[in-house]
Amino acid sequence: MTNLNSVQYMLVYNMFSLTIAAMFAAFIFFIVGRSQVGEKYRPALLVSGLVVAIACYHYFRILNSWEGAFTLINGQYVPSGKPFNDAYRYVDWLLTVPLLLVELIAVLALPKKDREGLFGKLALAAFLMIALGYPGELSTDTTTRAIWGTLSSIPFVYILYVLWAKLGSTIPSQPPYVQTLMKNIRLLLLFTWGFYPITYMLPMFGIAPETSLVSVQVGYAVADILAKAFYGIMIYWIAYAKSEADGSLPAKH
Ligand SMILES: *C/C=C(C)/C=C/C=C(C)/C=C/C1=C(C)CCCC1(C)C
Repeated sequence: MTNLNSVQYMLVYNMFSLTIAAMFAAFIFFIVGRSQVGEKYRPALLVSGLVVAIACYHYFRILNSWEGAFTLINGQYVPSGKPFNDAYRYVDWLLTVPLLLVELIAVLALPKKDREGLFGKLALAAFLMIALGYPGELSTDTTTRAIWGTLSSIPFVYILYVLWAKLGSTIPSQPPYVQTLMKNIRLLLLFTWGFYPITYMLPMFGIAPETSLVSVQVGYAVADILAKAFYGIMIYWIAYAKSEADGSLPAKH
């Protein structure tokens, strides 16, 4: 840990606070939104709600840990000696990444034979991706970070490939408007998930340690808002459009 000036410290602090607010608002949206889509798509929205609830909790803990890790001395935020706990983030991913996959599989409402085994394979790959990334995240040594990051990228590429191919193969059988939404969510997945390894690599570019600390935290928080809250909203749109197309929209009162 390094000293931070108040702008650097507050940028991360405010970003965590914003993330808590975004996750909480998204939670309410998904739970209320369940009753507005067809029965078949409601589990997907429930899972979206679980994801942002888990993330909201972890951002509380992350914010507490951030506060505890620094002491204000003469206008400088100096490391207090208590470590800033990165494990919250990785435990959060271990829980939420498989759930994000469940969300997507649930909203696609694939026939049973296409669904079989798909989740198991993706969940295992997600576990490996996160578990292999963690030792690198803790390391301040560039080579160590690069080795674990590379290993973690193997299951990462596998997940993106499978999702890209799977989504691609189901797109043609969807109603036209749903096709557009699915193409968009595929891009959103690629860009937001791709944001994590890019953020992870920042400390390897020889930038000042305080800049790298701040940018990694801000980068992950932005990625989490997009990959969880915004992604969940896209899942809602897809669920709504598919309910409309298959005539399962609940009757309006
Ligand atoms: C809500 C949280 C999500 C969607 C987290 C996703 C995390 C990743 C896609 C992380 C990927 C990583 C690599 C591909 C290599 C470097 C280490 C990681 C774990 C940051």
